[in-house]
Amino acid sequence: MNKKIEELCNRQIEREGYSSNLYLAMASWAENNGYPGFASWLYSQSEEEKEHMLKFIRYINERGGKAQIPAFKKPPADFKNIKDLFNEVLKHEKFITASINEIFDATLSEKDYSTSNFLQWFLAEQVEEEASVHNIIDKLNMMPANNIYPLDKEIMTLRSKK
Ligand code: OFO
Repeated sequence: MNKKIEELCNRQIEREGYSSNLYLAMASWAENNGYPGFASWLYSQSEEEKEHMLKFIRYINERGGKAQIPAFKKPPADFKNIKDLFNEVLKHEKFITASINEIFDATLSEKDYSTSNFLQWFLAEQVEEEASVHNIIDKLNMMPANNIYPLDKEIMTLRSKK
């Protein structure tokens, strides 16, 4: 496997794993702060991020590279409020999108078209994830801050449609 692409994919293992831990920390905060619906959405998001990390691990190994399992930075344990938390989710997803785009760019300049093809799934996934977080933020902005409970209930059924 092309060394530069292998390094970037290994870096992405850490980023996807951190995403999983970050959403786990957020889910736990939401659970402790009376938002079972948001907590459930975030727990399932955390699972998805773990799957993304596994996709990179398996892909690197399948291509003859060596997947590295990194140490992860501790995610924050406290959040100002639920709106702030989801703004953080969106910010993080934009960071992940930029990171995937960067690897995609590198695969084109390195002519590693198999990895470009592998990354197509992630490019589409990021569009979907950003849209679904935008949707939650829009709804949160429409609710009075002291009456988020109906939205929390709705989110319980909304979650990811995947
Ligand atoms: Fe939500 O980020 Fe993974 O890919």
